[in-house]
Amino acid sequence: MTITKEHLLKVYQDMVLIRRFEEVVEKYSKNGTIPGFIHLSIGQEAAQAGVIDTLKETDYKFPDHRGHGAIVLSSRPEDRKTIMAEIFGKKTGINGGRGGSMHINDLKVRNMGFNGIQGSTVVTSLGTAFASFYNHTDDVTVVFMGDGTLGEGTCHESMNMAATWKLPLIYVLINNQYAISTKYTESHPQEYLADWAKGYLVPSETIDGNDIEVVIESTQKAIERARKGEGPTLIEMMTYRWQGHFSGDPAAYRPQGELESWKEKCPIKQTKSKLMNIYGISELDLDLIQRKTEDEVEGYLQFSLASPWPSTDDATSWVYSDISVEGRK
Ligand SMILES: Cc1ncc(C[n+]2csc(CCOP(=O)(O)OP(=O)(O)O)c2C)c(N)n1
Ligand SMILES: [Mg+2]
Repeated sequence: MTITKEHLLKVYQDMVLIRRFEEVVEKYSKNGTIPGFIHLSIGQEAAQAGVIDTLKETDYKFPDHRGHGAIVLSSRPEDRKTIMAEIFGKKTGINGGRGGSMHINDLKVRNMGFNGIQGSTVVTSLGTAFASFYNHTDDVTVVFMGDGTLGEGTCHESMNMAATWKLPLIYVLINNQYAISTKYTESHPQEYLADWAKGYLVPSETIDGNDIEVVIESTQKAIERARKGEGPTLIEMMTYRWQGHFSGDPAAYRPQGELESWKEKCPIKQTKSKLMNIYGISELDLDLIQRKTEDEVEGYLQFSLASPWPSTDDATSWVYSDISVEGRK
C-alpha cells in the first residue's frame, strides 16, 4: 500500500511528537519531578500513531499503561499541554492531576482511560463496542493491549463475546517482545500471538508494527470490517520498547545487541528515509518539523512546570467517599 506524501508527512509528524513527548517525560521522571511509575513507548510510535490516525473522534479508544502516544494523538491539539500536566500530577492536568500517567482519560475524544489492571480494558471495551451495536452507530472501539496481557483470562472472555455478537472491536496487540522481563516466547506457545484468535474464529494477522504504512493499512481493514458489522479483529503489531519496562529499569534481561538491532528498525528513521528517497522531501524540511515539534513540546513542559499542584481541599471531590454527596457529616 502507498499512502500519499501528505498523509505520510502527517503521520511522520505524529511520530516525532510522541518521541519528543516521551523524551521529555523520561527526563523529568528520572530527575524526580514526575511522581510515580512511568512506562515509555519510545520505539513503538508507528503502532500508536498509525492506529490513531485511522480513527475518528467518536470512535472509542482504550489506551494501555504504555499509552502516552495514543493519548496525546487522540486529544485535541489545544488539550495536549494538559495531558503532559496530568502526567506531572498538576491541577491543570486533563484529569485535575488525579490520574497521572496511567489513568488519563479524555471523554471528549472518547479516550476511555486505563486503570492499572492488565486485561481489564479488554473487557470494559466490550461495553462501548456493544453500545455502538445497540445504538446503530458506526463507531468502533479500539483496545490496546500488550503481549503479556494476552495471558489474562479476561482476553478469552472478551473475545468469545465480541466474536459471538460480532461487535465492532479491534484488539491492537502491541508485541514489544517483553512483559516486564519475560520474553513473549517464554509465556505463550504460539509462534505468532495473532494465531491465538483463531480459537474464536476472529480474523487476525501479525504485522510489522514499525512500518506505519503497514499499520495504517491493517487497521483500516479491521475498521472497515467492524463498521460493516462483521465483528472483531486482532492485529499483532511487532515492535520493541527501547527503554526498560518502566523509566529507570536497566533492562538487564535483554540479550546484548537486541536493542541496537531494533534501533536499526526505528519507525521514525524508516519513515524519514521513505520521505526523502521516495517523495523527495529534503532533510532540511524534516529538520524543521523536528524543531517545530520540540518547541511545541517545550510549551507543554513549561505549562506543566509552572502549574500548581492540586490542593488538598478538594481531595474528596469526584470520589465515592465524598461525604457531602452521601449526606454524612
Ligand atoms: C492483572 C495485573 N497483573 C499484573 C500487573 C503488573 N504489570 C504491569 S505491566 C505488566 C506487563 C505487561 O506486559 P505487556 O502486556 O506485554 O505490556 P508492555 O508492558 O510490554 O507494554 C505487568 C505484569 C498488572 N498491572 N495487572
Ligand atoms: Mg509487552
